[in-house]
Amino acid sequence: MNKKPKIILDTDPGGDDIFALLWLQSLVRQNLAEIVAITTAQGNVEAEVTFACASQVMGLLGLESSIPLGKGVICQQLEIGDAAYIHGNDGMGGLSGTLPKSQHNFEIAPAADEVIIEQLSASPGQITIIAIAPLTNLAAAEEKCPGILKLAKEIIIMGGAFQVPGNVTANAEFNIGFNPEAAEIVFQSRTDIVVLPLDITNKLIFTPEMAVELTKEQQNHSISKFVMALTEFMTKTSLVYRQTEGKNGFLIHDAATIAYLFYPETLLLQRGNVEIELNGKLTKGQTFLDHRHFPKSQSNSWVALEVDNYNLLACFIEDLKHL
Ligand SMILES: [Ca+2]
Repeated sequence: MNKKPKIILDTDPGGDDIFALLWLQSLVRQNLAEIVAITTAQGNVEAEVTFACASQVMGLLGLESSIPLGKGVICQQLEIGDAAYIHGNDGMGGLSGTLPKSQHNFEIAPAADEVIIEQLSASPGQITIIAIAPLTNLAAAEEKCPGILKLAKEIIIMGGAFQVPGNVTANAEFNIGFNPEAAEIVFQSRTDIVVLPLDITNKLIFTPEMAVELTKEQQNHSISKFVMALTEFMTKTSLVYRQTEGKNGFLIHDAATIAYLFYPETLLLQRGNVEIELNGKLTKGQTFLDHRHFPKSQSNSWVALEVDNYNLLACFIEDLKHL
């Protein structure tokens, strides 16, 4: 019996998204995971760019073009701009020219919410959604087809900041703060959402030395060259924006979702009811957990609040050698 997880990756590449996809594909190569679809979201850069970026990286990694690639549902009334200042205008540090051309056509691509609805309906209870972008696509699927997100085996989200500052405002983390209303819909859709917040991803500093280690056997391989160049770019912008306590490296936030699925021993999770501020003048998009010792009538999530970052990164590096 084949028990390997079937996965939809909802992503807005984005440097750390690309590293999450590299990790996932390295597990596919080891016959430990299956990617059933990739849906791209508007977020770090605009929808057309995240789509092209994902398509190009799929080409680099040799992912089959038969894997559906959804284009992001457009989010209206944005209060927060994208994060091209961190990830580059093409979402990958200006490296798009070094990769194979995009193999998917944005105009005729299916919408991400349609892909999610179709996949979950066809295989109820079997597909894990890894969401490493603003939750616009998942929310659109739930609004179009109420109850559809319950058909996922599990929903794993990189997002939120509980006992640490936000990264897009003083209080909000990017994936939640970019579209808090969408996040609210997703968190109300079921009672077992898994959340990997900044509290733990702020500790996942990937360094140029680690990039050298994982590429040293095959320095001239196109994937190795891409990893080295992307690491160099992301490290530079991360230092400018003071994301790594001055350490030479960058945060691979989104890769924490892969760790949860395949290396759960590196994480400690707390049960709780995640709530999202939708109205606050200074706190919109902030995520909350009530830590008071009062009886709680409900919980909707499992939230990771501690991480064994050394071992998580060690697993990441060893797996990526399989690409
Ligand atoms: Ca992302």
